[in-house]
Amino acid sequence: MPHDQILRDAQLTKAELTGGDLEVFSPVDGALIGKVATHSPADVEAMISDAKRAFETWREVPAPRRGELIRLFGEELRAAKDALGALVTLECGKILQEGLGEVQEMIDICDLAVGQSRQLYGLTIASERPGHAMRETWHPMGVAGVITAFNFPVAPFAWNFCLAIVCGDPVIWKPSEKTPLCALATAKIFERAVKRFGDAPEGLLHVAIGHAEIGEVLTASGDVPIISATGSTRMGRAVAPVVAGRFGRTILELGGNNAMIVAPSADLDNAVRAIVFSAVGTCGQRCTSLRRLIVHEDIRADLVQRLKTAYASLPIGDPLADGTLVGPLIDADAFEMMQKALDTAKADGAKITGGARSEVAEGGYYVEPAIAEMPSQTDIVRRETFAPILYVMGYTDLGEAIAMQNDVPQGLSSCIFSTDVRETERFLSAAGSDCGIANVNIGPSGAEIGGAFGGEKETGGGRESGSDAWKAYMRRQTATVNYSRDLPLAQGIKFDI
Ligand code: UN1
Repeated sequence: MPHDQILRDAQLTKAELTGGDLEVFSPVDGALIGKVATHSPADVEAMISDAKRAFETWREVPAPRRGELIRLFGEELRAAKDALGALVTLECGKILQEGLGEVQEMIDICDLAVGQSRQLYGLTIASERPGHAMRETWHPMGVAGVITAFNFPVAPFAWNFCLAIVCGDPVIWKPSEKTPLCALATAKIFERAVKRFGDAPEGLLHVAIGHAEIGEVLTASGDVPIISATGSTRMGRAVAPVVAGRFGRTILELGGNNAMIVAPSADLDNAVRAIVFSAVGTCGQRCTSLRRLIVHEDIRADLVQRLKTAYASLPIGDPLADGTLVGPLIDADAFEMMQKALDTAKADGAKITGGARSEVAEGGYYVEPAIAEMPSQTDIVRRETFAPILYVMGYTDLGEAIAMQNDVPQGLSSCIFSTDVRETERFLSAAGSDCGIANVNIGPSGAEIGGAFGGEKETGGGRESGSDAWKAYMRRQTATVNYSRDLPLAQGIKFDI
């Protein structure tokens, strides 16, 4: 499909695509696909005021009614799925199947949030005082700043946005400067839902386009009580102290360095499929991508051989074309970083298969996904390189494998392939994987939205999406009500006047 048609189908106008100062290139072929207007710090301040005003009204709208707006957003997303999915592919380079999957993830979180809008419940708690009732209530919190990364240009936005809106919080979204078009197109889809809804206040969603200085206005503002940020650990290190300094709340989803342990009893056919999807999907640029394979020595040679065979037949090419499984890296910097990591691994004694640039389209950075057989888990393996490099290490004892899996600064996702329940339960136990996500007999990527998503250590500790992640968008209030005629004090204190 020609680029122009994708931009037209996403209903982006000429005015939006030309005349701005932010150049947007497609990783598919390096073509310039837009020159988008950026916002100034003053613009973002104005958005914050506007969103604050919207909050005053929105927080009093009954939550199930707020859910209706997200229900309509979900309907509009269903209608726009093909168009937005193709735009995701054009702007960030993931294959069309994954572009569509990302929009489906938005639709799924809409459904979850609609139900959640009728389930924003707290506890009733036994009071020690006669004639007293204690309860916990969840109230809207305020404006949420949502900062997202290029590799998932729309789904993590939706995880945050849909919950924030049903929880009563307007959102200011700072998308990656590499993927502003997806954000503009998404905002239009939401606008259609707003129109159908009828009486929503203005300013429930603002898109703030630009570089780091835009995010800095959000993180510094005392009028933005929640900052949810997805991206690198480096970005998180810049955001977290600023928000903490003003006692704001952060929801951080940062780097991952996800491993799979493959035990001798594993179903190797399934393991190979899971490894290939999670290591080369999105060209290794998911925060959940499989980066480390820790395989039992008894099956190591066999598994590596099977992987090499599978890798050799991977269709690398235009992510918009049917049948392609590996699209391009986002840009030249990503390619450089991958090559540097491979050089370092080689210097550490790795045996490397793949990794070369693949001449698919001159302006695109296509690579052969790489397998790096490591002598041990060296420093480069412990770092997250956002590229399709699979480091392979061997183990003989499961305790050793779990220790190796945990011995990285990041703690997002992990998995084990084994049909031995003793091994799998140990992996899931308190002494097992230290990650926010731990899977058995599936890969580390492709999480469903029903579970809480996020992880520990340098991954930042935030949880988004399903389970009780909604609580991060609300403030908890404990209320004690005295319906007696007396005034007994707690802890039995006597204070008679
Ligand atoms: C990300 O890469 O930032 O689990 C998010 C997954 C997707 C989300 C990835 N559902 O791979």
